[in-house]
Amino acid sequence: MSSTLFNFKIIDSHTGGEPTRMVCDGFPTLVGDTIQDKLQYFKQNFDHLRQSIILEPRGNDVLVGALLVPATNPQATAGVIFFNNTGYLGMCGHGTIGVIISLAHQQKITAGEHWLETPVGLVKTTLHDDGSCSVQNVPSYRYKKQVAVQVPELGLIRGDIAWGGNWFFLVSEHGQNIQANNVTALTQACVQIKQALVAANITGENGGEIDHIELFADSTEEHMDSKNFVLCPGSAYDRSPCGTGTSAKLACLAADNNLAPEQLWQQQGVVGSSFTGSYQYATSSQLDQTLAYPEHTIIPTICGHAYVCAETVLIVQEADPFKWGIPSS
Ligand code: PYC
Repeated sequence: MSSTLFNFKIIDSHTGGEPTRMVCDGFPTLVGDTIQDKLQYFKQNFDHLRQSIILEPRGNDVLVGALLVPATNPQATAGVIFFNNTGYLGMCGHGTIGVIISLAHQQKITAGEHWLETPVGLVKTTLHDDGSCSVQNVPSYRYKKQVAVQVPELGLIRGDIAWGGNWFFLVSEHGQNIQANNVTALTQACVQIKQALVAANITGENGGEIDHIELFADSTEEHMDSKNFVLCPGSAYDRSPCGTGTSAKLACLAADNNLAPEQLWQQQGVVGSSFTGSYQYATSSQLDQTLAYPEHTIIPTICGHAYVCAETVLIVQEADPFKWGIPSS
């Protein structure tokens, strides 16, 4: 019998079809005074554990991991570090909803407000009596409007660059059909746009990598304002409408005066699930005073449902040749 190196206690959930794997026990302690320090410690010392938890044969390329860590901010119930098949995410909207529903499943929290600490800031969640969860995200803003990039197989594509807890390139004119039966072509188009952004050295603020590409179209459903397709870092597409992507969209709508504060925005994702979004303009007390923000910086809120689908222990055995996963292609 091979000896066991790790037993990771996990809860799997999905938010609008997009999976979250919350790791609640068995992970080594992350050293650090702040959650950013803990993230660095994770990256430097335990990246093989990220791969073990997310990659096949224990996981898959679509999964987003959510490691619970003790909060360093007393306001927060817990800290959470999000990661996927390729690396780490600043924030994750669908993942935050998954974490809250998973904590409720464990009876660690009940309906009401719960703050979570993420590497890019505190987020306020509200678990509602009907089982839905709202996430008041980090300050979000459009950085640049209608940036043009030449994409070899698509031609000249224009998109907004916006921050919603991750960097997004948001494209409305793309000539693609946003349908669940067209995800291969949509994925290819987004990969090409992403490669073109890198080749043209187009980034978010301070050189931040634009690692999410978001395509928009009108939804055919009457009560939906828009439908999207979001390519995540690691080249899996988001099955949900993407919480940070919807936040970035709200920031663009606010900057263009196309949506009023508190007005609801129904964002549908490519598989048909939806988030309800809204925003308020950020007040100075909600902003990091050491940073400069654009005029139309908002605090977005997204609301959706998640469902728990598994509660189990991942076992990592010493003799297993794939104990650190099969690298993604
Ligand atoms: O919901 O913010 C989100 C998200 C990011 C990557 C996958 N989902």
